[in-house]
Amino acid sequence: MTPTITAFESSPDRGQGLARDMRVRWALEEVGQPYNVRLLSFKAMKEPAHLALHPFGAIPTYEEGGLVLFESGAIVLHIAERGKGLLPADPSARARAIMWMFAAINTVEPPLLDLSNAKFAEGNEPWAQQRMPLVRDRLRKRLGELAAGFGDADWLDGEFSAGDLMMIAVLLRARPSGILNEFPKLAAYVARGEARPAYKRAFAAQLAVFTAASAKA
Ligand code: GTB
Repeated sequence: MTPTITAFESSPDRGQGLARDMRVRWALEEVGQPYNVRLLSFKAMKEPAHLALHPFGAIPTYEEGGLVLFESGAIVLHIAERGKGLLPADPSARARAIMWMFAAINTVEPPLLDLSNAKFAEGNEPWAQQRMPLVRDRLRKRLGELAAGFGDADWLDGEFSAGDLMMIAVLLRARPSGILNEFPKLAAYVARGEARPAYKRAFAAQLAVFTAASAKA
């Protein structure tokens, strides 16, 4: 059965591939699983039909037969478990790949979300400019910790895994701020991810949505 995912009808990142459907598309491409995409407006995401799939009214979701999933981490893990190439067969290596997925979304992504909130949700608050250096420094600290443990290997732990996919998808969100490039090892790691054919296919697919929406507007 071909799964269906949801994505923004018109992504606010203007086709940069930073919204969380991108990590799901990438995982599907890595395992060679074809998929359908249902595009949603911001209004439709808050309507009952979508809230029945996603209690928080967001994208992405994943539907496959009777199975409905939300949360990009859970979706990527499901895809990785069902397909080949994203999780090692060795049980310990597999557990470590899943650990890196959690590290990406639970340890590295939060300071990035703070930065995004500081810019977009709180940008007009009187204290916003005062708080910004603190938010940027917290992100620097976290990326510094990640970079310090990064040896000379291409990926986090042996072969490319769902842990790398998630970490790279998260790190990409640090690029627009300029902070990713302060860490050359991490910037090179992200570039290795972007060079993967599966990433390129996923990126092109989400960009095509933005290009089509802009042509209509
Ligand atoms: N924890 C959930 C997950 O991992 O799936 C978070 C889901 C989520 O927040 N989705 C966002 C959403 O639907 C889209 S990705 N937001 C709409 C809403 O909640 O009303 C977040 C995102 C949005 C925009 C950019 N951008 O413009 O660069 C990047 C990332």
